[in-house]
Amino acid sequence: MIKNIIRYVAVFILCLAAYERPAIHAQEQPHVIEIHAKRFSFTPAEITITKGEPVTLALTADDVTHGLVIPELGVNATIPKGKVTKVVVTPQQAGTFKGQCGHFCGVGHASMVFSVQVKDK
Ligand SMILES: [Cu+2]
Repeated sequence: MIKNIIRYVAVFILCLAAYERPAIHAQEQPHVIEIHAKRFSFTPAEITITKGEPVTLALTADDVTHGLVIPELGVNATIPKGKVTKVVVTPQQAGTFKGQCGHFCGVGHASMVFSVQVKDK
């Protein structure tokens, strides 16, 4: 009887430990948003992030070299084909911030735009 109770308590504690660890780990990780650049658009073309919270933009070029420039957020990245380019952004102001491709990639280059919505916490 006592052995069974001890066994149940041990299993309960193990379950708690298993459930809590990933949750704590997830909170410590910066939020990552994957963005693909391809002639002549970004996917997604618009993201929403939160003021004061750092996010990592993981940028991938699917065809040729592109870039991402968002002047008001201090982003100016070249995105070479074949590797993931990571940029960390911590927005200090709420609002809408326009970006565009920063590397000439063909006739539709000028229409390759991006938008960041920054919301208050
Ligand atoms: Cu371009």
